[in-house]
Amino acid sequence: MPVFDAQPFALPFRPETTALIVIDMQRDFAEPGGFGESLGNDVSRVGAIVPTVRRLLDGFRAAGLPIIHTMECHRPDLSDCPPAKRDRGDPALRIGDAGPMGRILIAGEPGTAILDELAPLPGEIVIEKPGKGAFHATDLDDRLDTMGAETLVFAGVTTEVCVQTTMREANDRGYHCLLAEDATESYFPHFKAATLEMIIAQGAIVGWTATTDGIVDALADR
Ligand code: TIU
Repeated sequence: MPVFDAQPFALPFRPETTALIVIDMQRDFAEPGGFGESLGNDVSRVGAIVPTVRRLLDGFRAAGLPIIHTMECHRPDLSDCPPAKRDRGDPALRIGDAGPMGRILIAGEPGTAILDELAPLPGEIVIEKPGKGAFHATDLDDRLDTMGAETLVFAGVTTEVCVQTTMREANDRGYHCLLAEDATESYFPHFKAATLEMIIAQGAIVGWTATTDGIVDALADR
């Protein structure tokens, strides 16, 4: 069986049951005027990982393995956005407010779109999710079950919010979870560092980490 050169130890995987999940690489988190900036963050950190996320996507595409993109967004009537979420964070622009890229985190608005360089190709799965975790109020688990997925590789933003929440949800559902450490980013470097550290602690109790090069090489070498 091929292995990913991972931390805290190598992760064997079956290519036919391995999928990539790219979390929330949306304009709202990467561009000025979106939700990320409205929370007071420097969004340029997110733009910097785009080429690396693209290499990971290209590696999975070349290997012919499934790819899932998630988008954090809500219905225009906000019926799937609890007030507790909308009021949180004291943002300059709240979810549903009109901003320079349209209504913040509302499905179909320009700012909610996935970045052009990382746009889903036909046949790739796109999951619109109202939560930070991608399993809450979505059909992601059914989709993964249908494809027989066992091992999930994660990329995207932000490391300690939507990526880590989704990885932990997946870990509890029995998937082997591997985070591409250079294809994920936080607005806070120390939050990313701490997240990588806690993922690999205690014998991979909630997952593994590996570099994008290592992951792509393992897919190509199998
Ligand atoms: N604020 C922050 O770090 N993240 C989010 O609100 N959503 C995601 O992580 N996608």
